[in-house]
Amino acid sequence: DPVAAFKEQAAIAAAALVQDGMAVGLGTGSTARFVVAELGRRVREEGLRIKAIPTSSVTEKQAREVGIPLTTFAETPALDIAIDGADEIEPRTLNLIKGLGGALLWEKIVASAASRFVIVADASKYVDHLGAHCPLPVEVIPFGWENAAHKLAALGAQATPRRQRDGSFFLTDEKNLILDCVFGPIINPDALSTALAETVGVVEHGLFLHMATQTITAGPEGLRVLEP
Ligand code: DER
Repeated sequence: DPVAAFKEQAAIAAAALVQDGMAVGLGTGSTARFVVAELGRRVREEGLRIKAIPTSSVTEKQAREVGIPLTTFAETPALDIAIDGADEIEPRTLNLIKGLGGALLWEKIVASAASRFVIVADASKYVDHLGAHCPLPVEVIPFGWENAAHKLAALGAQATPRRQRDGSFFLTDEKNLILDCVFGPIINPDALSTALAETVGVVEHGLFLHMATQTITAGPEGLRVLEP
């Protein structure tokens, strides 16, 4: 799978940024999986000394399996670096859409706690306008979610609650719902981000604006490192 090879290439390059003594945020998704695997290899084979906070129960499980020592915000309130994937990357601003993996709330908390927020992806994630290819995931409290969906429709979204394969509602690690919101190309993401944050019942959303400090992508043209 050539895309998986690109994801792994970007992930290994990003994992090389992690140094002894760092507190690291571990992302969620198929690209972040390669980062966790590589950091585990470095811990086991090179004796890399790190402590990590995972962005999902899925990543926590993988981190334990590969031998990465875990910490908590109680013990480590601030992180040196967080490395995570993205669903869309706007190359000019490094603004992102994240959340297709269902972990956007913990991902945004971990990203906001880190001095450096490095995005890893295959080159297909670049877009001219956020919202071009992906819905915008919005995490909402289950109580009154139908009204939140109604408010999101007024903002121009086609809001659909994410379901599991068995048809039941997908629940995040915080036991909230995700509404996948099709907005189409988002011309003013800052304005939408503010409107979403002010929508009662919305916990967090997948617009990660002005947060990424670097993106590392791999594709047919090779490895590409961008900074805002
Ligand atoms: O949910 C997320 O934001 C994840 O980072 C994820 O969607 C990135 O996807 P991928 O690395 O599996 O392509």
